[in-house]
Amino acid sequence: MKKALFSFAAAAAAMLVTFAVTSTPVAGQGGTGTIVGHVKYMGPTPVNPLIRMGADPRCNKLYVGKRPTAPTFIVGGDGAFANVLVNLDGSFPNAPAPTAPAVLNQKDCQYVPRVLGARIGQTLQVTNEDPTDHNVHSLSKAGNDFNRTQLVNGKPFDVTLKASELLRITCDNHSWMTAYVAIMDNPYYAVSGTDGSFTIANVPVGKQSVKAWHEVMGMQTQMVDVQAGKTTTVEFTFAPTPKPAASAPIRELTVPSQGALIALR
Ligand SMILES: [Cu+2]
Repeated sequence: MKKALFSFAAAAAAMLVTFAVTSTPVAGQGGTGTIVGHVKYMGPTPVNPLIRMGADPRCNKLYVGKRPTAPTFIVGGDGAFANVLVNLDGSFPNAPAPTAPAVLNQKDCQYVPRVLGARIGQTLQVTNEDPTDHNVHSLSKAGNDFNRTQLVNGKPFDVTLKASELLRITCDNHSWMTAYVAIMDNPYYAVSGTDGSFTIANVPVGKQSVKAWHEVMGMQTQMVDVQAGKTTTVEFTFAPTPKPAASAPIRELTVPSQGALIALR
C-alpha cells in the first residue's frame, strides 16, 4: 500500500506542476459551446488493492463477508473509466465560485467521491455518515491546510478553499482513505462518471486545451475547437504502458547426482 501511495503522491505532484506552468491565454470572445466527452480504459482492468479494514473494527463490521478494495480503477464492462478529472487549461475571465458547497462525504470508511472538482473561494463541506471517527487531513502545498477530527455523528465542517491545487486528502485514522479535490480558478472542469462520460458547458469558443487526469494513469491533453452554440466531442483513452520483456538473469539448475536436492546458483 505504501508503494501505491507514493505513486499517488507523484501523480499529484505532476498535476501541481502542470497547474503552475502550462497556463496560456485563450481568447474568450464570441459566445460559448459545450464539450461532451468520454473516457475509456483499454486493456485488462488493474486489480485494486485490498483494504484491511481490521485496523478499525467499526469499519470492519461494514464489510462482513466482503473484500473491500481501494476504488482506484473504476472501469465498466465497456471500458468506461470513472473518476477521471477533466479540465480546461488556460486563462479565462473571472467567474464567481458556486455558493453551494462542494461536498466530500465519508461513507463505509471511504471518501465519496474519490475525485472532486471545486473552485477557489468555494466551501468544501466534509460530512461523516460512518459509525466511527475520522481525521480529515489535507496535504496542501498551496495554503489549503486543515487537519480535523470528525467524531461519530459529528456535524459537517466547512473549509473555504483558498488556492488552486490538486489537493490530496487523507485520514489519519484510516491509512487507506484518500480523496482528491481539484481546486480550480475557472468553472471549466468535470469528473467522468461510471459511464465514462463528462460534460463541460458554457465554454468560450475557440481552441481549447482539455486535460484528463487519473491518479495512477497520469495526464493526457487534447486540443478541441469549440464553436458557438455547438457541442464538441472528445474521447480520452487510457491504456497501460507495455512493459519491456523480463530480463531476469538466467540461473543454472544443478541437479545433484544423488539425492533430491535442487540448488540454484
Ligand atoms: Cu477515516
